[in-house]
Amino acid sequence: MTGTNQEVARLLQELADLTKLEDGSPQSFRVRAYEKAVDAVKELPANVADMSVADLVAVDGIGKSTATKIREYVDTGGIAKLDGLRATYPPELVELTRIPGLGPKTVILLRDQLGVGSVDQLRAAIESHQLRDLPGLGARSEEKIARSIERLGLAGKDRRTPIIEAMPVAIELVATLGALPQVRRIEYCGSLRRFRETIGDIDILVASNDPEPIMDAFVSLPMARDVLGHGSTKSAIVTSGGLQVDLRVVSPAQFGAAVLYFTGSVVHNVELRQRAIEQGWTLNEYSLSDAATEAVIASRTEKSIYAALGLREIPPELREGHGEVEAAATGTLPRLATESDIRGDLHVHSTWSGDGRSELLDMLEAAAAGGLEYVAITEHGEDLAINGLSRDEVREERALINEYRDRFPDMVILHGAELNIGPDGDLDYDDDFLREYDWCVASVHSQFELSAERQTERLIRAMTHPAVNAIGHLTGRMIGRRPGIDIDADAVFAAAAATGTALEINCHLDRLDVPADLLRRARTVEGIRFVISTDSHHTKEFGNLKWGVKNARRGWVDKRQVVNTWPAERFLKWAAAKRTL
Ligand code: DGT
Ligand code: CA
Ligand code: CA
Ligand code: ZN
Repeated sequence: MTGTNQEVARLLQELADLTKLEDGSPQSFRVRAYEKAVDAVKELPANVADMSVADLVAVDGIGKSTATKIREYVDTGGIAKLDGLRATYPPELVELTRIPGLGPKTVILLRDQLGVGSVDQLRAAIESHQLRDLPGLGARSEEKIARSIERLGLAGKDRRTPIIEAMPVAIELVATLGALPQVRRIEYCGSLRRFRETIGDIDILVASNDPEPIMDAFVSLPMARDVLGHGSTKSAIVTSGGLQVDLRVVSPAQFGAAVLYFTGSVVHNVELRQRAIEQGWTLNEYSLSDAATEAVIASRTEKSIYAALGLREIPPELREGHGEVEAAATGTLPRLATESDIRGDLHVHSTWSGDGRSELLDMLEAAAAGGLEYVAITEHGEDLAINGLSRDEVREERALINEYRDRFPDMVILHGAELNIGPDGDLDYDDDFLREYDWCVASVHSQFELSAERQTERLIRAMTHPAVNAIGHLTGRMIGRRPGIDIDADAVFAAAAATGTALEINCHLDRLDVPADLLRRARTVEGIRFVISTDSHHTKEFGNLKWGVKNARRGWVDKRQVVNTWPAERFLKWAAAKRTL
């Protein structure tokens, strides 16, 4: 996707979000039209800047009114409708819609009735019990909203942004600024590069000998709502989404030292500096140098600095002060997976599932095009209302898959299912039926509020079933939106190892489930196995694999523990071994 298409997709998404407020509905006709156009633009092979309104309208998913706005943006650098919406609905108000239980209608009601325009004002209104008397609300919704705010940590300047919101902004910035002729190298650093699941602000670092044009371009980007600073080596903006971005420009010779410093974490930096001091050196954002002579020992690349300190290069995902410096010194860092190590995807849906968005054949073709050696099609089990498959549908799809196998001689296709773990650990269908599958993932999709004891019991009971090869998105959390279920994690990990059930590392950027902090505990359990799966519902979601891999890395998972790094033969043998129904 070109830089302009990315920009247009983001602006259309913003139009959709603001229109939700204007229409008082997250699903109005106009909202859906914009969101369809977002998908269409993202998948467009051509650059929208080269397309006329007629060309744009010819694209499936783009209507006349949206096409005109895209053209307006390409021609003028702005969209009048969007400017109007931005003025009416400031970011502080838009942020309120991120609180679970607060739809666009309620947000507007709060604004009109109580003058609430920000999270802080909402908290004040809750504290003085003003919400309970509003039509459609009440004491219970008031309490619920208060809890959601606490849980999301939305209030004040400590507020953090879920990675799913920050990552696309950083990628777009790196693409847009990276295209400037003055930019020699560019990298996003900070918590985002370490792949933390929430982000305070985005830190971008550029190597250049001519910073001024870069800074000028940065502060005048269409996404820049506010400019907090505009200097010759450092500038900062706030995006239309309310995210702060710091940009620093350094000379190419100092780039490695600067990237290292601004990637952090602070704890990691302190440990590195300590090692430097022990050698009589200094380490800062400019260089690793001799303290006495000030001669530079290393500065151009991170690798050279680690090497001079007697360390293997430490991947950013590990730089949290969890013993990685010691491990790098003794050569005991885990062997981390990379995207190219992944040979199979074991959690994939198609339109056979109610929430699937691409046809089965398209999913298989995308999997094969991505070079997968094996794939499991895992539609939802019958217990999941609306989205699940009846037994007849399962048989029908299985027949179809049998037909399709000939078309993919280089890819093993498993017919699987994503089963639903009931409140007591029971599963969909029956044992005879479950025997017919090649592979099953089992996931919690209901009853998120049970006690830790009951959640742990239901998970362990599901893992004990011979049909269950993996547990999908273990905690069910949605980053920044929904906490995970309470579990006795160590008991669950022990049972997973004992039963030969893999723990899925789900690749969706808003899930990253199993969370990395739990992975660091799970990985030490003897015999534990993981499977990094995309849980794709659309062909484009296979691209999420990289996020699951990064999360596994952040969790110190050794790639030998990840079953879908194994060759097909070994993987299939392992999967079949448990299925002794
Ligand atoms: P965030 O933004 O809260 O998600 O987390 P970071 O890690 O991105 O923190 P940020 O943006 O304040 O600073 C970026 C990096 O700069 C940080 O990870 C390490 C480095 N850094 C910032 N302040 C200090 C400091 O006082 N000492 C050291 N050694 N490094 C610092
Ligand atoms: Ca940061
Ligand atoms: Ca920062
Ligand atoms: Zn799924």
